[in-house]
Amino acid sequence: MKKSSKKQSAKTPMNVVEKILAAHLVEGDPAMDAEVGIRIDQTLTQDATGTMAYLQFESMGVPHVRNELAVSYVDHNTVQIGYENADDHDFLASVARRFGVIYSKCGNGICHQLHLERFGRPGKTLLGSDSHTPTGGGIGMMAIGAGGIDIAVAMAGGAFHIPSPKVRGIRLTGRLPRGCSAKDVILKVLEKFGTKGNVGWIFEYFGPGVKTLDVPSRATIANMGAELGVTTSVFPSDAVTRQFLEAQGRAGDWIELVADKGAAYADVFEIDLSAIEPMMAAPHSPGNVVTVKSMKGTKVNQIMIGSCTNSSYRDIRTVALILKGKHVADDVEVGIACGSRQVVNMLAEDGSLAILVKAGCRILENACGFCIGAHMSPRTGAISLRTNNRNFEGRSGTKSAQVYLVSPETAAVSALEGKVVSPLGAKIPSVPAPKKFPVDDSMFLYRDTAGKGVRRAEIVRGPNIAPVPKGEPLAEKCRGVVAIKVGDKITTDHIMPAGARLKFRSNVPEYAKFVFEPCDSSFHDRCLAAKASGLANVIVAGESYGQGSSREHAALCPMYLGVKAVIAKSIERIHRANLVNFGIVPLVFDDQGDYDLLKQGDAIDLSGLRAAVAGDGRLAVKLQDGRTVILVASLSARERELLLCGGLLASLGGRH
Ligand code: MIC
Ligand code: SF4
Repeated sequence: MKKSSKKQSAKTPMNVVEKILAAHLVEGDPAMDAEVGIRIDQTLTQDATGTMAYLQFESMGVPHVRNELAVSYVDHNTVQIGYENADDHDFLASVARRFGVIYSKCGNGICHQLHLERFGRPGKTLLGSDSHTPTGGGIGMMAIGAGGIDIAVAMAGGAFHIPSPKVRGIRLTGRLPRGCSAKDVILKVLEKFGTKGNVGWIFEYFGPGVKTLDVPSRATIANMGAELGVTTSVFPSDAVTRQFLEAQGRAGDWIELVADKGAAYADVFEIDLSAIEPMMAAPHSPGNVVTVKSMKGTKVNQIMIGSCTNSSYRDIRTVALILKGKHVADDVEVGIACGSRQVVNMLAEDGSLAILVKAGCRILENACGFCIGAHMSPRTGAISLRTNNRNFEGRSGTKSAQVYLVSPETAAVSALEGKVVSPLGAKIPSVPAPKKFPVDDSMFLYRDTAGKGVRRAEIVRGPNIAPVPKGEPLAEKCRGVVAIKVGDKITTDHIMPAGARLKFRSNVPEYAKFVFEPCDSSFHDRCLAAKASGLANVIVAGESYGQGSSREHAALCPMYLGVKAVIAKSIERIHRANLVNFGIVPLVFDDQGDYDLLKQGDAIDLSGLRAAVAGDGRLAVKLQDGRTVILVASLSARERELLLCGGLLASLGGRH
């Protein structure tokens, strides 16, 4: 984005990203530097990453949050089998009260949907400890996902660093045909750009087609930008945004934010909305896009509707109207999870809930639930159609399940038949944007203390809350061993599984037992044994290592197990940042072919690692057979400093 320098003339036409960036830039120049620091206005956390974020915030010794608005949502660990989840909720509530964070009680809804409804503001920056934070891009925010410790720093008033963005314009023209919706659009974008190779990009949507999409549709598209691996996705803030905010009783939060005439983009991809057809992502990647037509007639066992991608009133009301007066097929189970209490209330009031119940749907809690494999795992070998955003192998909780990602329209028409049906040509109602949403903020607690906190409020710590481990400075001499070798597109769900293991998020020693569980369950024991004998554990991986979520546990738990370096063909943005934050050196092969030279159990001499990190980032490693492999860590000065002292918390002198 060469033209977006802060110093550029006021007359230079700017796109939306450049405008937000210019208003928030605190370090570096996007035209000159590889990374820039931005001021963060708002933060959000969810419980599965939030406990760690607040433990880290606490250890920084800052008396109360310093950013404009901080919200702590509880939406992931809501199942409460055993005491662990409830312990976490209590801890989060007490921390919120103490530090001036708004606390969204369990049952209020999914963080991204709630934030869009109640707090998001065009032109603001939002940093969230969840990779789908970019949902806020649907109302013209620059909303970015990051690891919990980055959120802690932002709450303490610190800057957040992003790669100087390249902005790709996605020009929308036309209008979606009846039966197609936002999910089909983002799947089209994923079909074109895939789930790897988009690191450092921001996608900005513009063009005459934008005004045909309502806010929930824009939010769906921005939400699943996470699957592309981009920094974020942004829509303009226009009359449609204003109508949405007015209907939420937040007219005062609206500003107009559109690209200037003649604004430039690094490149432009055009989508004619009227040419879109129903799409689906086949197992096991959101980038495996096929047309619904090509799968027509495939028998389906389960259909799950909801998640932060498609759980708005618009989405679920559409499903209800499709199912009205009908019943789902006998041999298919259908679950529906709304995004928020507001959505549930509206559906209750307009009769949609009764329609869904009569149609034979299971009404689930308005929480993440099925999306993260926390319940309703499909049966062995099932075909499950889902409206959420990720279909990684095993994420549903059933390794053999085949999960397809679809729009709510495709999900609903398929539910009636028990097989894949295209919504094109079916009677699909249109749901106009509500004129007024029923606002009830009674499950957001401690609003009055935001920014101040109650200094002496006690922090409640049940036995599930363990202290955060701190990294150690990078050693001068270091003997390494390849603890595991994995292939391409290893997701954070492979590294640090969620589902049944999610409840250990606040307890690193316990959670670390499950690192790489889906790939190799002996990883934990092997690492601890190597660590005890003074060896540094090394992970070797293929392309796009660490895709998916923002969970910093995928770096924090390996750090706890003595992992000092990841050597990969390429590493995804959020995970790479998390590795650095926890003192693990992210290295890539200079020659990708050298990946084949390494195997599990190989000894690697990492004596030069510290010097390489302190220097130009190049490390020549001699292998057992005498061959040399060149590894590269492309680091900013800030990252070098973090790695040398053992990560972000260690660099801040954390108290644990
Ligand atoms: C997910 O969708 O995988 C999650 C759970 O929301 C994660 C956060 C986490 O790991 O807790 C995400 O997307 O960042
Ligand atoms: Fe929750 Fe799923 Fe959204 Fe992650 S992707 S925030 S688990 S609903």
